[in-house]
Formats: sequence, structure tokens, C-alpha cells
Amino acid sequence: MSRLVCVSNRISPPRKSAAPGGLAVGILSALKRTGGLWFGWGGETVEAEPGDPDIHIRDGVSYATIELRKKEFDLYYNGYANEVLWPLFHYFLKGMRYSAEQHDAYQSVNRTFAKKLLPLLEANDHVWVHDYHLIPLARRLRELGVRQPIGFFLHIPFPNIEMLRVLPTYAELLRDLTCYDVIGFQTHNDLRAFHSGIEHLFGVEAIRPDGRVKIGERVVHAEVFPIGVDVDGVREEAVQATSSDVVRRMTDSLMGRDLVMGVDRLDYSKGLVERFSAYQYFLETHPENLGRVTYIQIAPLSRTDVRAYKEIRQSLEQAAGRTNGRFADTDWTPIRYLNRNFPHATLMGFLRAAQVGLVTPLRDGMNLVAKEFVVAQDDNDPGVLVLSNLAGAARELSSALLVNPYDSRAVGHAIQAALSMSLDERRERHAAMLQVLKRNDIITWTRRFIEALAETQRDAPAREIGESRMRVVRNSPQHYRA
Ligand code: ADQ
Repeated sequence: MSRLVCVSNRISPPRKSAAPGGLAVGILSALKRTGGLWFGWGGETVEAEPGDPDIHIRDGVSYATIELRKKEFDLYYNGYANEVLWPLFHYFLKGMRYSAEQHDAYQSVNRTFAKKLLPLLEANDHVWVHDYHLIPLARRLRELGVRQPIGFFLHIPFPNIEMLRVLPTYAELLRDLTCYDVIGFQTHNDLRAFHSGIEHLFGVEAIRPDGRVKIGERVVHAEVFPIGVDVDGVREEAVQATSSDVVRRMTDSLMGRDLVMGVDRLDYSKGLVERFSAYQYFLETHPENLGRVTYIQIAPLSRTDVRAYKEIRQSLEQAAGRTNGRFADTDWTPIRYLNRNFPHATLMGFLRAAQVGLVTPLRDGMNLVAKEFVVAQDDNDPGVLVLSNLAGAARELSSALLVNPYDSRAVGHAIQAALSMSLDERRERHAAMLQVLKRNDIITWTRRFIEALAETQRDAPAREIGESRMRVVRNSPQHYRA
């Protein structure tokens, strides 16, 4: 059996007390099955050349963490990843700040990842790389002689070539992607956008009828793998959290009012400014709800070193202040806007308590909160999901109330429609969405991707796999058990 090696920008080896959430559940279950390795940055930067990876082993899974050079980290992470690729891939050109220096640091950090991962690789490994921070990693590993199958999953949207071409190094980015054996996207839109780039660079003949991409003798398996959630795990968390102190305190404080709930990272792509306007419009046009509905928005700060994130924070504080200033009463606050973090299970309890889940990103690869909201609901009396049609999740969750997140009036009316929806309709919509989510949960998602990787090995028996071309340099990194 092949060993699975997952690579992501940042990893935090699990602590005994904390349950893994979201994506980690799927990856960990796959890593445990194969006694796998999870490799990534451990969160520390250093002035000098980074040392060998630190390795922790827990429950049969090895966690290898590396340090990054301070000088490069800011340019790579805050710079190229979050001020170039993130805004560009989410179609926010206004937020994009390109510099060649950032690009060089991005490539250099990917070389560091490859160099540090190489000694840990074994002959029959399958390597699965995650997200936009690490697009060049396959090329860098191949340059070092690695011949094992390497797959890449993009968690965020992929832009059409007309948008991608804005990036001075777009051709390099596309070529770097074609060094993978498997490339996974969240939706068909993203796959089509990738094809538009391939067609532009290599001609239409590079795209085979089955969607795979053929460049010279190499076939790249490009496919859609919509990420799912841990249906049983989220349900259990939500039900258990309902009787927890913190969820009880929150529901008691509502004094019987309906709850509209939003849970996001504080990011301009999540459409919070527009969402706050929509809620204000809802209160203006449906005044019968004054004093009867509370909107709680949880949005912990993220990427605080990036300029655009400081700006969005200010706009949101002002918007929440305006609405509360205008509508609040001595015993009612219309918007409760919280910048703090809660454990995943508590969030699931909050989602279960809500009559409306408000998930209105301006653009999102998938959006797992939308899926978690559906799963967390009580089947007998479910809440209603108001979902942006620009989130990847809208492709599967077509029974939600789909809205254009830029259209504050439409979103405001959808909140009202959700609050006044009959029980029969709520149940019908909820059951349809739950069925889709059960069919494609996080375990199925992980399994499908790993199978696709294994298939590329069968498809390419001529590829040299093994120690012959691979430089296995065992420089004995420190091993210890956590
Ligand atoms: P994110 O943009 O981080 O992820 P999302 O999919 O909404 O966003 O959430 C991922 C996980 O983080 C979920 O399990 C969610 O519960 C949790 N989370 C969200 N907000 C939180 C908060 N305020 N506090 C604590 N936890 C929170 C990227 C892409 C998405 C894609 C995911 C997975 O941008 O489009 O769905 O990866 O592929």
C-alpha cells in the first residue's frame, strides 16, 4: 500500500485536547489509514538557513514541520500568496499588488519546501499538495529527481485566462501546474477556467475530450473534486454543543428572538460589508422584525499584516455601528459583531440554533460553513440557508435561497423569505441538501482524490518510480514522539 504524503503551507500538529475540524478530518483519516506524513511550515521564521524538519509522530501519523527564512516569508506569504494570488484568483484586481521580488520569494520558498521534503520521501509515496501557496512545488520536486505521483488540490477558485493574464508570470504558473499528475478543482467553473489557460498556452488540442490535459507525452488528470464536510462529526458536534454553557448563554440571550447567523474568517472575499448593508435594508423594509431578530456575525481577524485586511476591518466596524446606532433599543442590539475565535464544535452549536444561515461571499472556492450549516440543523425544524450564487457550494446546494451577494436588496428580501418560510418547505429544501452532502462527504472527497493519484501510477507504468532516480538523502532529522 502506498504511503500518503500531504503538503500544505501551514500545519499545526494536533494537540491532545483539540479535535481537528473541517479539512483536517479528511486528511487525517486518510493519513491514518496509510501511516502517512503531513509536511508544512510550523509557524516559525528564522534569520539564517532553516534547519531540518522537526518530526512528531501521533496516532501513526508523522507531522514534519519546517521553519522559513524571515526575509522571504513576508514576501512569499503576505506578499505573493495573499496580495497577488488570493485577490487575483477571487477576481479582485483592486486588491492585487504584484512585485517581482514577491514572485522570486514565492519560488524560493517552494524550492525550500522541495529540498526539505525530499529526504523524507519514500519510493512508493503518493504526494498530495494543497493550495495556492505551493503551485510550483511539483516542478521543484521533479527537478530534484522525485518521480512519485504528485497531486494538487486548489481550495480557492481558478480564474479564467482573461483574468489570469493580468499576472505577469501567468505562463509560468500554468506550466508549474502541468507538472502535477492530478489537479483537483472545487467546481466545473474552475476546471473550465483552467482549460481556458491551457488552450491559450498550448492550443485547444492539449485538452482531451475527457477533460484531461496532454502536453507532449505527459497526461495531466484535471478534474472536479468538490470538498465535502464530515457529516457525522459535524452533526454530533452540533447536537452536543447545544447543551454546552456557551451555546446556552447565547440562546438564552436571544430572549426568544429569531437568529440570523454568519460565520467567516474576516476576509474581503466573504462579502461582509455587502451583507451588513443587506441586513440594514431588511430592517428598513420589514420593520415588523425590529426587536424580533438578532444577527450574530462571527469573523475572527485573519492575515492582519496585509493592508486590505486592515481596511475591511475598519469598514465593518463602521457599518455595524451605523446599523446599531440607528435601530438598536435599550434591550435589543440588531447586529452582534464578534472578532473572536470559537472552537469548531461551539460554532456548530451556534449554527444549529440559527433560523437563517447567511453565507454571502463575493467569490468563494467552496465555502464549508454553508455545508456545515445544513448538516448542523435539526431535521425536524431546520433553518434556511441564504447562499451566494458566487460560492462554489451553490453548485451542490441548489435548494438554498440563492442570491447575488452584491445585490443587497435581494439578500435583504431573502432573509425575510427565509424567516417566513413554512415548515414543509424548510424540511423539503433541507432534506434535498443533506442528501447531496451525505453522498459527497469529506471522506469520499479524500478517497476520490487518492484514487485518482493511484490511477495515474497505473496509467504511467513507464514512469521511473523508486530509488534509482531519486536522491534519497537521509540526513536524519530529529525524530521524537509527541
Ligand atoms: P476558508 O476561506 O478559510 O477556506 P471556509 O470554507 O468557509 O473558508 O471554512 C473552512 C473551515 O474553517 C470550516 O470548517 C469553517 O467552520 C471554519 N471556519 C470558518 N470561519 C470560522 C471562524 N470564524 N472561526 C472558526 N472556524 C471558522 C478555503 C476556501 C474555501 C473552501 C475551503 C476548503 O477559501 O472556499 O471551502 O478552503 O476547501
